Amino acid sequence: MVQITNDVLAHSRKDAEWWRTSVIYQIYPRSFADGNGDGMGDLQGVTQRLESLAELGVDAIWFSPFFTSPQKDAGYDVANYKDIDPLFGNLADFDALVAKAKTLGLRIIVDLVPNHSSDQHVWFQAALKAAPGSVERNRYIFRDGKGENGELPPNNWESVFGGAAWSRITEPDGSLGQWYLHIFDSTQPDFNWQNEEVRIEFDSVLRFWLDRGAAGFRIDVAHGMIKVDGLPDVVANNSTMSGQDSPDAIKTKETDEELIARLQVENPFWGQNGVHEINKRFRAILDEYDDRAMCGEAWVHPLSRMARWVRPGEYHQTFNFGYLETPWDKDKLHNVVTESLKEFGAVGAPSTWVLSNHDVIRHATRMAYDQIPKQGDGIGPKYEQPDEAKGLRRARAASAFMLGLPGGAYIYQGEELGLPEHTTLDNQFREDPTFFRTKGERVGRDGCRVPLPWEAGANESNGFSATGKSWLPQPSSYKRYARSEQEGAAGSTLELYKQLLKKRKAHDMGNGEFRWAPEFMDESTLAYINNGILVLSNFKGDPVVIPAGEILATTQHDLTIEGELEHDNTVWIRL
Ligand code: TEU
Repeated sequence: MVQITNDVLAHSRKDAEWWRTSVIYQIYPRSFADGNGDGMGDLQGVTQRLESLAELGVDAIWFSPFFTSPQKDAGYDVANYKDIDPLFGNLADFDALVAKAKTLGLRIIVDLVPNHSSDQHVWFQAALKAAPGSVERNRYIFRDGKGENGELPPNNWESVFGGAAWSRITEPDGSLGQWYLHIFDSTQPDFNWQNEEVRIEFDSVLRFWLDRGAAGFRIDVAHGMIKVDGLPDVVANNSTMSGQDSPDAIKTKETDEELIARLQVENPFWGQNGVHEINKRFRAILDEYDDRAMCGEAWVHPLSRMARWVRPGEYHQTFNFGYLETPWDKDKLHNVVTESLKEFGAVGAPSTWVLSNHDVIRHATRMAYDQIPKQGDGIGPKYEQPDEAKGLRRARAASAFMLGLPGGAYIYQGEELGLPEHTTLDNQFREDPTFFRTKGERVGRDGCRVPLPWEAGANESNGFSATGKSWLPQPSSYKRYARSEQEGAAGSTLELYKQLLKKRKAHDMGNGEFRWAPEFMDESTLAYINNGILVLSNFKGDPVVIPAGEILATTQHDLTIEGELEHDNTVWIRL
């Protein structure tokens, strides 16, 4: 009989719970690598470049949606949940990708978009042809309009992308008819999650990808699937339609229970109690498999509320947006890390850490500003332009600070190159529905979605495609940031990330014992120790002395003064 030692048990548990410590790399399929030269990234392009991610040292890859879609919201409008859009390839390409990823030790996570489908989904097309009150309409949220002839929307809800959250349809007989709800674009009708048929359909979608080898899901709008009964008007001034409840709405005197109850009234389509039932249903399906995980995009405040998404039996992880929204500020970072470890720890979940994704201004640009535009608004040519060097310096310091923390971490493609946002993109190229629905008032999120530069000067897209085509043009600065320029170059952002990820793994910091290290802090620094590694960041002012020990990684490549850490830099030291 094989003797199972405690070591073996600990190891297998750790492997099964890989998500507790993993560094997960987000691929935005349109913009990672183009395998067929049409200017749009695709799965074959990813497969060809997969070694680069193994070399970077990440553990898993989350793909933004690549399913069949008219691409009205860059794939977050899904027409068929069980197939790949021809833009990106086909199911055989997915299988090939998973197989190669396995040989490289990389897990593949897919994006599940359950809140809404595309208006081209067969169910929605059937609903349009069916009568009010029919089984087909009941899979979505159709209502009669208000006003004498139903000419007014059923309530005052606004779309996250601007304008009304309701659109009116023409009935099969040609008359103006009912309205349907779309929290996002009018091409993204919301499902009716009170309808068991919708739940059963998604059970099968989850199993479809899990059976095909997906390691799990990132779940889109994990706080939006349930709306308050009766769909009441939004009334309170603190509410926000912008995909999240407002951080400003939080008043300190309320208890958590009072706060949540108030926010649920103020935001009748975010964070309702009913979503937790859905979380549990998804979790039960994942638990039928060995080692799968799901991360919820639950954009709720405060963190104590977000932690409800990761209670036992619900999600494994959520994106820590509280952390993402925290500026490069010593005290605020101290608070958010403390709060995250406390709140997630209280429910037995790891915290995740994240600074960028496909919805927010890249942190290398964001950190150049004191005041940044609201999430989703973006930066256009008319906006005050960023100080690129300042943003990059802070972004590197912030990433090095983040990657030493215990728990899981998310990296958005291109941040390992220090890529800035495209802040001068010409309007003719824009695709984000936010831009169109607000008539250009909010330029939207295209600036963080620009294709990656691989080989500097190889062609117009710096090697993103063999033809030089790219669906969004790169800014001229991207040539300097190309991977080819950074590979093996001492002090490059790419080499910095590789070093950080290597040391993070070597010292098991994802799983580490964390404590703040006040003995190494002063009024301009923050310091913590994780598994014996000191992570020290200097936020402002004069250089500070670097404590004795072995320097494992530093964001400060060109040391001006030996042994000192300048402002907006981070160093990792083995004490
Ligand atoms: O985002 C949902 C969301 O919560 C919004 O806050 C969103 O952040 C948006 O950026 C507002 O500007 C998810 C996806 O991440 C996003 O790309 C999709 O557009 C959206 O869902 C609809 O599927």
